[in-house]
Amino acid sequence: MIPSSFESAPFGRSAQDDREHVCIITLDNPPVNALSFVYCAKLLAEIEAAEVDESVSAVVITGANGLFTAGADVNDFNSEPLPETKTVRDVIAAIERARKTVVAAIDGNALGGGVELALACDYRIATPNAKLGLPEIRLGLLPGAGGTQRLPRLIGARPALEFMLKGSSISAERALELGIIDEITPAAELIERAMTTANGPKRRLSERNAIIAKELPAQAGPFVVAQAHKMVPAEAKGGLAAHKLIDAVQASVELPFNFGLAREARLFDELVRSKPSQALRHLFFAERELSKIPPSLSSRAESRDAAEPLPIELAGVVGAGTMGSGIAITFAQAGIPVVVVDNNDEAVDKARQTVMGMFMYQVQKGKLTQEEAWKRGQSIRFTDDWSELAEADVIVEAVFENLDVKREVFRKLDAIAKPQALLATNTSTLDIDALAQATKRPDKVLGLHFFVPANIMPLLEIVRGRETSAQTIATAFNLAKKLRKKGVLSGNAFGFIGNRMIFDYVREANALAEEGVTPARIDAAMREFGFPMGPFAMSDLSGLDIGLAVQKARGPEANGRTNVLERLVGMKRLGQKTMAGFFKYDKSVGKGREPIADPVVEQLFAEEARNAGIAPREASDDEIRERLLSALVDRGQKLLEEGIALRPGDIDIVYVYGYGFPPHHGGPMWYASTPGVILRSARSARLEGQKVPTHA
Ligand code: T1G
Repeated sequence: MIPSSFESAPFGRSAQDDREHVCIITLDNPPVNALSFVYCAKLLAEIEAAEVDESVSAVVITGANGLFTAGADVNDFNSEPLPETKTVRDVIAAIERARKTVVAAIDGNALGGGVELALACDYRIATPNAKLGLPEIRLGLLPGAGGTQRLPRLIGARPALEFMLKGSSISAERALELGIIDEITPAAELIERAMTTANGPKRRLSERNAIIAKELPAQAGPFVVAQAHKMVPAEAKGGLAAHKLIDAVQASVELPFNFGLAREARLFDELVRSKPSQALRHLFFAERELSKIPPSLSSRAESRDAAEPLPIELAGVVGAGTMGSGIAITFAQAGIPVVVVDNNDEAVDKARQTVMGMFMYQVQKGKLTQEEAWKRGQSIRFTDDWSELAEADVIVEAVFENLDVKREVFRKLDAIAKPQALLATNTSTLDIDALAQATKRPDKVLGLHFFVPANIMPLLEIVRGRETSAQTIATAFNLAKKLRKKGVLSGNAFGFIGNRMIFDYVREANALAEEGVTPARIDAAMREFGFPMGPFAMSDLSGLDIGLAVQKARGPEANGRTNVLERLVGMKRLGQKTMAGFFKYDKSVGKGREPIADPVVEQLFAEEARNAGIAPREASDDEIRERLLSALVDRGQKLLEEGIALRPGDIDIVYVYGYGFPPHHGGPMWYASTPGVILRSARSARLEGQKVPTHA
């Protein structure tokens, strides 16, 4: 007898009777119905049982737990499947072999192997709330269960390629437009409709075979494929999966179905073993570990349920500057109304323009309707009356980076805000405990460190002070999810995780420049590694005056061997904002954002190095990369030992989502642990380098 999620009765009865003979197979493998090897074996048995059961007229496949399925189990890719292992491919082959009609009834997420499974069915019905996606490329993979062969045949090579290269989910409506699904029906009628369709005239069977056999018009193929290869990054720059995916779609255009399937399987297997995919799969799970906070971090007095997150329905922001307005937009985009307090009318006017400018830009991009943009704009209220913060559930201070100024703000907020309100600071370096002590609610004080631009950058460092409660931290993680941010917990230390590591990275870059390697070469070496920009262009973007102020705030240990930074600031070369810093900028080149090498700076480095007795020498690109990456990893290791960072994966998420670390390298800590990668400590690499006489 087939397991309970299945209904049956003999042939030749009314439609109602027929429906009773439909076997409903429910994908049920909590939490996301992942099609793991183990679960696929069970599923295969169910499908094969339904096929041989004469009392079964047709099959409907649907999902439990609020979704269809999240696709293959990503954990399975870390182990070699055994010959007897059953995979999504085997389940799909069984559906393909089935004589009986198989209908996919999709509600919620249908991702990866879940979409491929549905593509093998005779008919696909979805609810309006369904979301379909083939996100494999985000894991450095390609749809490896027939998706690259069936989808181009079903919707055409170009739309199929675009859908798979993007990897993002689409709505049921869009999937219907594209032809990926056949019908949308209300959730309450989904199973009913699927059963009726499954028992409908047997026409679909023929159509399904037609999909497999259909030869796509040749002429469309090569153009699409050639074009696509040009539009994706080079393999070394994280484009490996994209190029293999395009090769697989090329097979769907040029080869008979089964040959295409074999090509897809070979390309998939290459990617599963590839370093970029292993790195991206590491990031997938590292991201899901972020909010798992070890109980040791909650103060002994707190009971377990004290970590129940508090609701956040109204937010407040103090300071309408660049960060303040970006943070306000972030809250509004998440549907949380926000009050922005600032006594400076000019700043408020500028912030208002920034806010409306951002929402109108989203209208132009088709991401928002006019009405939605207006509503979001209205949900941000600017005022100079601090008492309007009294009902806020969380207030983020984003004023000038000065401890005394911020302390005064916290004292004021503590008096105004309601007792359970969280008081957060957007400081990027200052001491959270010093601000908490200015209030009577240190357990509700934390750092919420957004990155520029706050409404775009996905990273949010959640900084806990000595007395920050588990409930405050839990509320912050909940808020991060609502704001669609990657919340990473950091201890309270200078520069927290990201900035503390970047200080050492920039110090090592300066050390190389003092040894005669030009800033342009150093930046080029890091771009070659996959960073969007190098350390000197990054310093120019954030402002050399800021860099110098932070260096001074860090005290003597931060002082470099030379005064290049001090002298550049003295020369009013503050970076991009003054069109000159470590590089010079020209409005006519790359909208004034393209760094142009400047011999003035190279001479300044040489002069300062001479004064400091630093001998000039050659350094290879590999040495440049090794020293800068080692600087990150060395400091990362120390932050783990000091408990400032919880896990290496947390550091990797900080660097990939906050500092442009190339995701296909998995983040600094993952990269350093990758077999074959040897990262000597930055110091030993530097000393080693200096042993090599310049003109050996
Ligand atoms: N495999 C294994 N575990 C998964 C998983 C998956 N595909 N998806 C989610 N999980 C775990 C996750 O680690 C977490 O575990 C829990 O489920 C809840 O996830 C053959 C090769 C579905 C939109 O890339 O996008 O099919 O931390 O916290 O926010 O061609 O999970 O609780 O222990 O993210 O509600 C392609 C990935 C696979 C989809 C739900 N599929 N998943 O989001 O929950 S490759 C994906 C998601 C494939 C075929 C190929 C999201 C979600 P834990 P969560 P959520």
